[in-house]
Amino acid sequence: MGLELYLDLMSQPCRAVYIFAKKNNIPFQLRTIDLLKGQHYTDDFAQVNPLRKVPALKDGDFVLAESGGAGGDLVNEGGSWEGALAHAGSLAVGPCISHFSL
Ligand SMILES: N[C@@H](CCC(=O)N[C@@H](CS)C(=O)NCC(=O)O)C(=O)O
Repeated sequence: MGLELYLDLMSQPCRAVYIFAKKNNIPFQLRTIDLLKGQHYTDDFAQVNPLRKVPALKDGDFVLAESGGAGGDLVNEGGSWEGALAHAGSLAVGPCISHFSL
């Protein structure tokens, strides 16, 4: 399936994640979650992010929410999504919100 980004481009943190991924040529599937239509309250989206907020990043069973954590980690790791995955353990215990879906 590859990397999926759940975004509503009306949202500033979503735009930050979107622009970062685009600028760094990180391939992803855009999954638009229309906040004004309440799509973040659907059961389907709650399976992705129980916090029911965007942005959310999903890669297989790995899910990361919180744009600051995701974006900062992507930058720290040299701008790669793989770097973020490799660093996910420290995010999970850090102040940023992150979780693994079980
Ligand atoms: N600090 C979070 C903010 C996430 C957040 O609050 N997202 C908003 C859109 S900007 C949202 O999903 N709001 C829906 C809601 O709270 O019901 C981040 O940067 O990822």
